[in-house]
Amino acid sequence: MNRRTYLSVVATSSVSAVSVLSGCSSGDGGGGSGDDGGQNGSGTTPTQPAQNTPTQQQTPAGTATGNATGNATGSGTGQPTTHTIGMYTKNESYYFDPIGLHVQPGDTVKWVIKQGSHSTTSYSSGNPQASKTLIPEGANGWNSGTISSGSYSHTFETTGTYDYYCIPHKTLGMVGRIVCGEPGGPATQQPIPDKPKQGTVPPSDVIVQKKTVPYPYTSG
Ligand SMILES: [Cu+2]
Repeated sequence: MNRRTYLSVVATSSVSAVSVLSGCSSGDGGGGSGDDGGQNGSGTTPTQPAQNTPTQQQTPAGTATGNATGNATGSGTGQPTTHTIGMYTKNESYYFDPIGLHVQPGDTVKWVIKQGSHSTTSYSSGNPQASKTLIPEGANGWNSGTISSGSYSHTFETTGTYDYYCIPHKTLGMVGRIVCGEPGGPATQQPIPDKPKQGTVPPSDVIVQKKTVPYPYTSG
């Protein structure tokens, strides 16, 4: 600062002195600071890629975390899922397919008419022909009523085993079982009163193991 002030004074007072001194100042100041800046800059620049490199090495670690999350979602413990069960009239049989299904609390089951007219109706008090309650204590039952097209959906919140049937075809063995989370409740303590035309209703633990049990299910 003082030197520049001095140079300014000199420059004002002497042209020849300005030429000499300005040459020196531009060489020392401009060149020097230019070199320093360049070195500092080039020194700083490798430092930043060096910092970026560890950051990029941390990124694969973050990717691994993402994979773990993806696996958790894939195993059905993540976001709520909507499952589909078909309702069929085929070959003189009336059935739900899959007949057994494992869901997680918060999941929705959507029953879809594939052929014929059917209902999806839980074994629970208030539903027609439900002689006994076969859903967990405190759980919500459901009844679509008989429909001949479209679908009916129910969301499961309470863990346990749910048995259900079709009103028109209950006595013909159109029944199904859903396990929400862990098996439990009266459906695990007594047999379902209506039997499928083919095979049996899969046990709760089989449903948990297989996730989806197609119709018909025959053990062994
Ligand atoms: Cu039916």
